[in-house]
Amino acid sequence: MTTISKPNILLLYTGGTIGMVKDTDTGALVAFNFNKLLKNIPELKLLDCNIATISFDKPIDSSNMNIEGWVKIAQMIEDNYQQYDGFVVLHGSDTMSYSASALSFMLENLEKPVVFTGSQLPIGDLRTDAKENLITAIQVASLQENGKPQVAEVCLYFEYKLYRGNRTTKISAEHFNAFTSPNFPSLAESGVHLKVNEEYLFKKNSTKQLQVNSKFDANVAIVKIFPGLNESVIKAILSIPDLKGVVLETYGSGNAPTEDWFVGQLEEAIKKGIHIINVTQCSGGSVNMGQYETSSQLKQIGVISGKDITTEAAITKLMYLLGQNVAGNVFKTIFETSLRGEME
Ligand code: ASN
Repeated sequence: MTTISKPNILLLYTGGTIGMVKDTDTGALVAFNFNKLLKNIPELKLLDCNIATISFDKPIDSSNMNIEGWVKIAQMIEDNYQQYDGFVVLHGSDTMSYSASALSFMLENLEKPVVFTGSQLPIGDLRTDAKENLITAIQVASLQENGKPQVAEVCLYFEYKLYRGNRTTKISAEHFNAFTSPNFPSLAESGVHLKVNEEYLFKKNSTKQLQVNSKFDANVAIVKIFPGLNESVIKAILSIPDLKGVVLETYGSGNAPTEDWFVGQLEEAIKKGIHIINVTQCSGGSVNMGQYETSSQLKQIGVISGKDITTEAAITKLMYLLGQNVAGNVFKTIFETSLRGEME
């Protein structure tokens, strides 16, 4: 008789509300040693997997997450990749979509699940959403099919839904349902059963080994346009020394003012080698330059289409591609290609 071994799951704690406690002096929530808090969830022992934990030396509120933090997470996954079947990353919800996007680009040829989760209320709180999020995230990371992980991508589990991480955005600081994936269906839903939407799972099309790309270039900016935006602001931003790329949040399907000063400044920046990415400030839908007269010029001057990408995925993809030293003449084509299912 063959015995099927239980999947081994590594729980990585970076911080976030899930592991926070109230500072007795100030009343503010601060990150806390997670090992103590794990004792609050005896349910974990009932799960059909082996769980090991690893933590940031100093857990952080995710508002303090940065490139160094992403590299640390990627390193922890790389160092433990062979020994574990799946990874659950406990992370603050504030910047979770940025981190899930960044990790999706960093972890090339991923064959195992990396599930980001967290909560809106600390795990020790009576009304906490942390337990369900954590328990189901671990179950997702444990899913196996023919002895292999069923999910092989960076995803985000929150409030009964599993999403592709680089498709998500945080939409609420109040509701337990804090995330959405406006342009891509959920990968799984948790109800009475855990229903996986097989057809939407990322399918890797190579047999290459995991490669961890840890270089990012942060000489970038995000600019959200608005009626009244003035010339000196755009001029000041585009003349930042060493600026290499800008994610431009435009209106609707990628529309922006047609005034000469605006288009002219962008054109000059592109000529200097600065990459301008057009993403929509709408919460759903896609950029389609040329659909309106108000986006035709952007197309002509060589603005890159972010299509239906989120701002979170666009800025991390931009920093990632710049970090990989992608040549200027192919940058646009590569940016407009889906690398990890982040765009249509
Ligand atoms: N400020 C927290 C964080 O992002 C919010 C949360 O986790 N719900 O770390």
